[in-house]
Amino acid sequence: MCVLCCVVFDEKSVFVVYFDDFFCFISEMGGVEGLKKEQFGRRRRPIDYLLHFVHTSNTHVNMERTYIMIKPDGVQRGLIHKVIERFEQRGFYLKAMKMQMVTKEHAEKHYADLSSKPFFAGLVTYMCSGPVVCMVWEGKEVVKTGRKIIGATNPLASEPGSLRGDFCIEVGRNVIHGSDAVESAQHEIGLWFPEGVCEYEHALQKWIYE
Ligand code: IDP
Ligand code: MG
Repeated sequence: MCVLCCVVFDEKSVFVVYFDDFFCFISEMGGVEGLKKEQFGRRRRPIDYLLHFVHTSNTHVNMERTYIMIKPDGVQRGLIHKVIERFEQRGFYLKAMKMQMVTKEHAEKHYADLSSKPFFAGLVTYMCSGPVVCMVWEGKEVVKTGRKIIGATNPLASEPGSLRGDFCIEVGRNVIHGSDAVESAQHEIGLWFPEGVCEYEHALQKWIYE
């Protein structure tokens, strides 16, 4: 089944949205749709495309999503609430969360770009050593800002006040993962949340964004 509809918010936001069972396309007519079109690429259900589109279009804020994961050491050390607190208090929206064990294959897929590194095998073992908490956070420039909240890869080079700067010492036990670019975030969200995320309108939107 194919559906074609026209969504009009105001004179700056008129979009033609076309979707079928697998894909969603958004026209080039509006001002902020370029980024949005990219963000829709890996989503599953057509209704999700439309809901996300409606929820994020009415503010003209270029909402991004990032994949944040509390690694096995972060879970075991009781730091789940600290991570959620930092993102939540900043004003970012939690769109998906789950706890799971990670298979070797899945860890290798997630860190595929590091497969040639000497620490790769140890990294995969570490990621499979206990449950992780997987999350999707949404907000304006959340990818770049999320990396600042997390801190540098090597915790000893992380600023105090960042999660790694406050809670760890070793690069091989750095408690948290965060996507490093909008494109990798899209890929990682698709990898960890193939079921999709929770689409809802945040009640505080107008108090966080002007
Ligand atoms: P990032 O997590 O800050 O994005 P990446 O370079 O993508 O850093 O590396 C992914 C993960 O691999 C790191 O978070 C860390 O757990 C691990 N890692 C990176 N470099 C080393 C290393 O030199 N020794 C051991 N583990 C490392
Ligand atoms: Mg990385």
